[in-house]
Amino acid sequence: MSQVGCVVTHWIVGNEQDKGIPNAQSKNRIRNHMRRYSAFAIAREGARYHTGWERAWKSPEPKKRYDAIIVGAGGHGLATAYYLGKNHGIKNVAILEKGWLGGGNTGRNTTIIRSNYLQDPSAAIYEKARSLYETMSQDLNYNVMFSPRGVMMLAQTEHEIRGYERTAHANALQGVATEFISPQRVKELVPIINIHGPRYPVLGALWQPRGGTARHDAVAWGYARACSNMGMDIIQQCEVTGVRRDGDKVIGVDTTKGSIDCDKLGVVVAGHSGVLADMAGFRLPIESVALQALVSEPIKPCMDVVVMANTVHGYMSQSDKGEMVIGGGADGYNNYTQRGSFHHIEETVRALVETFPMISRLKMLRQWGGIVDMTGDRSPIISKTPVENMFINCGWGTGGFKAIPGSGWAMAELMAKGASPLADEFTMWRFGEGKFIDESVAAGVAH
Ligand code: FAD
Ligand code: PYC
Repeated sequence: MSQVGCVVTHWIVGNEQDKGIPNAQSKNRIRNHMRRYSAFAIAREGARYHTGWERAWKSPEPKKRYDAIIVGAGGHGLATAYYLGKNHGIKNVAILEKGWLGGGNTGRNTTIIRSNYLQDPSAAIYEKARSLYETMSQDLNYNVMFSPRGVMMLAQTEHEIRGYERTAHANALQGVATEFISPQRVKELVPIINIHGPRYPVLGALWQPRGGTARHDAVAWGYARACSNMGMDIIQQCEVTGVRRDGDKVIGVDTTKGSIDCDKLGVVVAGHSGVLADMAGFRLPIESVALQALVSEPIKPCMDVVVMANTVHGYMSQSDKGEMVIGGGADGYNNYTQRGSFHHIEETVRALVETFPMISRLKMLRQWGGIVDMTGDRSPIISKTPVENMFINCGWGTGGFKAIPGSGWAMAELMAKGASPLADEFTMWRFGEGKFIDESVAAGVAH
């Protein structure tokens, strides 16, 4: 009802109300505020051949100055902008993107969402993110297709059993609902699995029933639409080429669309974080490597949970279209190629065939790569920088899709208030201070 009410009040205001004719003021409001998506809107548009849908976000030219600029319109950058507006009332914001929004890792990942990390600061931010995913579609008025179908990480060696039991105990203390389950329970949940593999039998699994997947593009599009609706400027095809400083303080950026001033700068560019840090005159403890994935031809539903097999370096889920979504380990060398490679596909598929013999018959349709930003302890950086009023959010490596809402929440708080309880431990200086947040096991992907 509130959605219908919202649509109607946009149209009928002031003197024209009785006649139901939109006046100048209300027309303006229609231009500034997007209509809510609802069942009513679908019916209305169906009745008029879908001629009335608006663009989901505007594409303005940059202004001369903003209160805050976010570099990078991936999920983390867009979420940061969204929570700056929603939680802190900072809406004079530009999000600058060198390509198209969501075209980086956000649109290239395998969409696994879980919060089964070992260390307390990680569990806190990933669980915050997972819980925000539960209500994201309603919050953004955009269907992000969150599917809490359950995520399991297989234990295929004695060492993994010990590791995952330890994580399950840690999660119990952190209030994250996970459990260590038996091979028989694994088989019940995933009938297509072979738990008696000759080299790597399934010995159990770390199971998070409220983990799952979401549609990655929709997450970016939903945040973008909500940011645009708050009056923020999303500027695509606008590469940041320089960071401008006055002494130790940031004052703006140079871009392919000219110079833009700002009071605060948030850099959220994943694999290009080192490049942006270099522009600002400092170094980051980050390496950029390609991580790859592939999908099979679509088949009938056969697996309704997400399975990660970390010993053999493979993970798999089934998309709503029926494709098996498969990923493997990261490249062993630094690069910026955003491409897949045959040896990875071979390795990953060969490894998974032992545990899922039925995939040996599948044709693989597409493969791709993204450039992930890896820290030494496999935990992110959400931090102030040596440059005053410049903040950095990076280091999500192979596992940042799941973190998008929690990361945006924390980064926005850090930018608005100068500190955030969720971000406190993730400073870029922890590497110099020896305060690692070691998540090399929970990261779940071989590096
Ligand atoms: P991005 O989405 O990469 O956004 C950064 C943006 O910055 C890009 O759009 C880029 O064009 C822009 N940019 C860069 N330089 C500039 C510049 N100079 N000026 C302007 N813009 C610039 N995580 C999970 O949680 N679960 C998974 O299942 C999972 N699977 C993955 C599978 C693969 C194959 C890959 C590659 C990653 C996977 N990840 C997964 C990791 C996850 O995708 C990333 O951690 C996350 O998407 C990072 O989001 P982001 O917004 O930080 O980066
Ligand atoms: O972090 O869960 C994860 C993940 C799965 C695949 C790539 N990253």
